[in-house]
This record gives sequence, C-alpha cells and structure tokens, in this order.
Amino acid sequence: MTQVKYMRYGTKVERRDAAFFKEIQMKLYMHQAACSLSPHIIARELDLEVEIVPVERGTYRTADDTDYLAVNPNGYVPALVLDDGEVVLEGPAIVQRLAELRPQAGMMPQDLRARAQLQSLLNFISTELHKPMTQMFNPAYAPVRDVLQRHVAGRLNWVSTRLDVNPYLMGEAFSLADAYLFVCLNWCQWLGIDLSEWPRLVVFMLRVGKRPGVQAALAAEKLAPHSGGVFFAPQKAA
Ligand SMILES: N[C@@H](CCC(=O)N[C@@H](CS)C(=O)NCC(=O)O)C(=O)O
Repeated sequence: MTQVKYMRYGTKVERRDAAFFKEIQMKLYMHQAACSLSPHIIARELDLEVEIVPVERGTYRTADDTDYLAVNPNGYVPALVLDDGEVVLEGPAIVQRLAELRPQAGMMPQDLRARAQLQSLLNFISTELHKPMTQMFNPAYAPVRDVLQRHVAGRLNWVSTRLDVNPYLMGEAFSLADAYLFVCLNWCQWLGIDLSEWPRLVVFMLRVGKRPGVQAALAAEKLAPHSGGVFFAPQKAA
C-alpha cells in the first residue's frame, strides 16, 4: 500500500507520497548566493539544524531528488519545510518563523513597536530592493534597467541613513532585516551598482560579513570574500 503523508500550507493540507519526505528534518531549499542566503544566515545565527537543499534552476529538481514544484509551485526559492511537513514560503515569513523557533535568541521582538519596525524593514527590503534588483538580473527588463537602477539607488540612499548612528538596521543588535539587506547588497557586485557611493553600506557589509553565523552560511554556500571582504562570490574551481 502506498504510504502517504500530508503537508501543511497554513491551514491548507495537501496529500503527498511519503517518499517525498524521506528521512525528513527541517529543510531550506536554496540557490547559491540568492535571497535564500538570508534565511540560511538566520538559521546559522540561531544555531538551528537545517538541511540546505540546492534546487536546480530550470529543472526544479532538488539535490535530495524531489520535484521542487511540489514544495513551492511558484518554483522560486527559498522554501522552508519543517520537521512535521509544515511549509513556509516567502523569505520574510521564513526568517520570522525561524526566529520564533528560538525565541530565547530574541530575534523576533516581543515589543510591538520593535516588531512593527522589523516587519517594516523586511517589507521594504523585499519590495523596494529585492524585487527591482532581481528584475535587473533579468534580460527581459533590459529596456527599463536604468529606471530600476535609479530606483534602487534612491532606496539605498534611504537605507544608508538607517545606519548613520547604529551598526545595524534595528540598532545595536543584528536582526533578521540585516541578513536580508546583506544578501541584496551582495548582488551589487553583479549589477553594476557601485556600493562605494554609500560608505556606510560598505562598512555594514564588512561588519555583517565578519559574523560567525554569516561566515558559516557563506562557507556552506561556497562563497568566498573578495574586494577587501565587502562582497562574496562563488569560489572558482581549482
Ligand atoms: N517573493 C519571493 C521571491 C523569491 C525570489 O525572487 N527568488 C529568486 C532568487 S533571489 C528565485 O528563486 N528565482 C528563480 C525563479 O524565479 O525561478 C520571496 O521573497 O521569497
């Protein structure tokens, strides 16, 4: 008899062949250096045991031999599958879910004002930086590339002011938003955005890149520092 299990997407439950789960533990589906690096960093910062599962672009096959479209029908990364089959999609939601798995680490603020600030920053990074930057990678957007670049530059002006006084976006402590910003800023190296126009963002990259949890995630994704440690790129094959 075929064994089946069920995956939970919020309140919706979907039936899946048990083979899908194999020996399930928490899994984070990712592409190297993509936005999935943000939850990867958070998992490492929180010392959570998460299996990092690469997804092949185009075929949607995963390194653990599942059809990624069965996990996220939209096909993009990241996706988090918890030990009990709960699926969490969308980077900003995933990092918050991870933070709540280790409440004692304090990365999900209990104070409602701080929580709103954090969610505001995550939303800002998602819509004002992440989205236009991924469009800049896409040749289909070449006709509006300059518009996108000007948009991103304007948003970098603003986010840089958040670091006028404090080392991190939320103040003294590293937050979920810092990991996300770090990942998006790392793409500047491939998008022709000269980050040196924002000296505070350069300092921010250096600061975040030195954190042990961040370094662990970068090493696991085989991303090596260059440009004095400001950026991280796939290691070249020897
Ligand atoms: N709204 C999604 C967007 C995720 C996204 O843009 N993922 C990119 C990598 S940064 C991706 O997987 N692109 C490949 C594709 O769309 O097939 C989120 O925030 O999680």
